[in-house]
Amino acid sequence: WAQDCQVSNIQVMQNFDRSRYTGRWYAVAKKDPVGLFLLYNVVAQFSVDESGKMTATAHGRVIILNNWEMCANMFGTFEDTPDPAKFKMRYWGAASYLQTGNDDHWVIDTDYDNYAIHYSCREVDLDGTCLDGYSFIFSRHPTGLRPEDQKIVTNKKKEICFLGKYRRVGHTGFC
Ligand code: ODT
Repeated sequence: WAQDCQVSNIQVMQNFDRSRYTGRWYAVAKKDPVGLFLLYNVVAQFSVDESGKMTATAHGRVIILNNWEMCANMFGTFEDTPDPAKFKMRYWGAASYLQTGNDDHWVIDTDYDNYAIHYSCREVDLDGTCLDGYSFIFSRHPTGLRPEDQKIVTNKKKEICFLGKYRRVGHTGFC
């Protein structure tokens, strides 16, 4: 089943622990959706509030109106679903001209201390595969993934049918 590319068959993190996921994550690679938004220098910060709800902020270089680049601050709230690793993410920007939306937000795999693989399919095709989606590879280290995590991440990219579709996300400290 693993590579049939059905969105409904994608395996996510078992027993996802949102409190261990909190803190800072550096995007080191990204598979872009149609109409990409976040470009590079992307850092996400996850929190769990008093009521146990997950929230996040992200900042980074973004592209708006297809040709304007700027540094942006973004905010997200996460709605729980029956699967602890699958959320609905409502997001918006500090300024009104930034992108807003409500996307799936799945945690595919993480060891909490080094790497995390995020997945979001925005549009499922008639055959059940993902027609428009995006995915972030996150690291706790701005320098990138540790060599020992790279094989795991490559396997997961394959399982979510995005292998070969990622670009590197650099960190120059600009935003
Ligand atoms: O960049 C794109 O092309 C897709 C749009 C991404 C929207 C990002 C909004 C972030 C809101 C704050 C949440 C932070 C958590 C981010 C974790 C993973 C990916 C969004």
